[in-house]
Amino acid sequence: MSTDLSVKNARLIKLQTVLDGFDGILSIAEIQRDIPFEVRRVYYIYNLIKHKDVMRGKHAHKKLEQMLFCVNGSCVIELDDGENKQEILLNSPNVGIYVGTKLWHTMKNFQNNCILLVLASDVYKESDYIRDYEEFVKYIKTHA
Ligand code: T46
Repeated sequence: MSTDLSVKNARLIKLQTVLDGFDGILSIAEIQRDIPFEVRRVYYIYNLIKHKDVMRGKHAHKKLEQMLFCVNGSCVIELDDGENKQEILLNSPNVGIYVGTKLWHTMKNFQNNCILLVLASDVYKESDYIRDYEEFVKYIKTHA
C-alpha cells in the first residue's frame, strides 16, 4: 500500500506483514509491488545510540532512487523538494519512505538504537550527489 506525501517524488510504502504469533512478524518487500526500482545496493546506518543529535543526509540525488526503512527504533526524515518540506517519523519496520530524485533529505532524531536500512537503485556514485543546498535549488530549476 502506498500513500503520497506533500513533497514531490516521495511516498510512504506499507509492506505486507505476516504475523506469526509468539514467533514474531515477517515483513516482505517485493520489487515492483513494493519497491518501484531494481535494487542494486543495500546499506544500513546504525550505532547512532550515543549520537542522538546527529544529522545525516543533507543532500539530494540527481538520478538515485531509494527506499528507507527504520527496521529498529525510530528517526525523522525531513524532505524538501525546493517548494514544500515535510517531516516524517519512521518508527515502524514495515513502513518505508520512497525517496525519489531531486529531493533534499535529512535524517535526524535517531532514537532507541535506530537502524536505518536503505535499498538503492544504483551503486554508490559521488557524482550523483548534490551536497550544497544552493546548488540543489539551481539544479531543480534547470532540471524540472
Ligand atoms: C542517502 C542517505 C539516506 C560509500 O562509500 N558508499 C555508500 O554506498 C554510501 C551510502 C556511502 N559511502 C561513503 C560516502 C561518505 O564518505 O560513506 C560516507 C558517508 O556517506 P554519507 O555522508 O553520504 O552518508 P549519509 O548517511 O549522509 O547518506 C546516506 C547515503 O550516502 C545517501 O545516498 O541518501 O544515506
